[in-house]
Amino acid sequence: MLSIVVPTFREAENILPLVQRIRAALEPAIPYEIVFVDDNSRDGTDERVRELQQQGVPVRLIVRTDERGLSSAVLRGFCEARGDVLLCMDADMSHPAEAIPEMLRALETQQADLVVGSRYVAGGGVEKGWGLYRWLNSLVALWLARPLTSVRDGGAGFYLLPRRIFEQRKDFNPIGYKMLLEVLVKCPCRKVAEIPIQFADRKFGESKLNFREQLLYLLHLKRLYDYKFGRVSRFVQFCAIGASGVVVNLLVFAGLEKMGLSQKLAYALAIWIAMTWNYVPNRFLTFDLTAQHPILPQYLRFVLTCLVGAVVNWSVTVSLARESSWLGGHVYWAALVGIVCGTIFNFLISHAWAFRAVTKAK
Ligand SMILES: Nc1nc2c(ncn2[C@@H]2O[C@H](COP(=O)(O)OP(=O)(O)OP(=O)(O)O)[C@@H](O)[C@H]2O)c(=O)[nH]1
Ligand SMILES: [Mg+2]
Repeated sequence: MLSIVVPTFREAENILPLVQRIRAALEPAIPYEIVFVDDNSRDGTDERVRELQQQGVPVRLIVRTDERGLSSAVLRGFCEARGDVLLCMDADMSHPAEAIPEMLRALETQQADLVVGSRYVAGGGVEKGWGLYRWLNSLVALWLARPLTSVRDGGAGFYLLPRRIFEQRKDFNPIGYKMLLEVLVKCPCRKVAEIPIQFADRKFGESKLNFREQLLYLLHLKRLYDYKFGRVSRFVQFCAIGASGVVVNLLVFAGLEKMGLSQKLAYALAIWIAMTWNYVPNRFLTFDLTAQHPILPQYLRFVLTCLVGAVVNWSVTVSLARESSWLGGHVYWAALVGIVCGTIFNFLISHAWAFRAVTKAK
């Protein structure tokens, strides 16, 4: 049986036309159930579903009152679904139900672990009239997900997979609205088929894709990068934060000097402020698993790590500039090597000691 999971939030007007379209596409050949997962919309969604149940249509409604979010709603639906194939689609009829039989066929004939209804393969597309902002949004979102998957439409909300693949998921923790990426990264989807679809714009109701969801998407991507690339991903974040710290260091130095502080004191303060600046995003982003830990001891460990890192940087730079025959005299190259060594040192000690619970918690 096919379980169609539909996350809904204020989609009452779409329930009946959507179900009608699904029935027309599947009945009588394909046995199915539809599972709506609604986040307490209180807009009449429940009445529409009850109406359908009374007509004998295999629909169910799960109402969540304690949680909100698209991905977690889909996850709940997948967990409660009874079918051996799980399908996810939006309620707003953006996804053509008519493509479902072909997606099911692809599962069989291509022996796929996952089938995506794709906008971005030959024959697929989106409705005309997408403005520049929407296009850019979609393309940037896809581009950011590229390192995670080679699937052309990794941001799709229309896909199906066998239950046995879903049941092999590891460390599932989706946030935001791109559940498919979580599936691609954390389920054993070795073979993925993409079926072209024409994506239609919604006719009723309003979009739930707001700025908060976009921020959550970035956070979701960060988590998936950490999951897939481990320490390399955290190192990149550490370096990016470190680079911003360099800018802060220089700006604060210039500002304090202008205020009349002595050069030595101004630089010492600038270093301290830059270290504190770096500490905050490292606590909540790079090493986010330790964000609950007591702040003061962790902060002091980080400051100490940075100070020792600075000594490493300084020693490497000075000894290279003085002694190395190939760098001798080229003090800026020596400084660059010193910075790289200091950064790697800082990262390794931060990972293993300053934010050490990260490794333990994992
Ligand atoms: N349960 C639940 N469903 C949600 C939530 N947010 C969005 N949805 C549903 O997820 C599907 C996709 O949301 P949309 O608002 O259509 O997002 P979109 O397709 O990116 O935006 P549109 O351009 O308006 O189509 C719809 O069926 C929504 O009702 C949520 O917080 N909880
Ligand atoms: Mg939509």
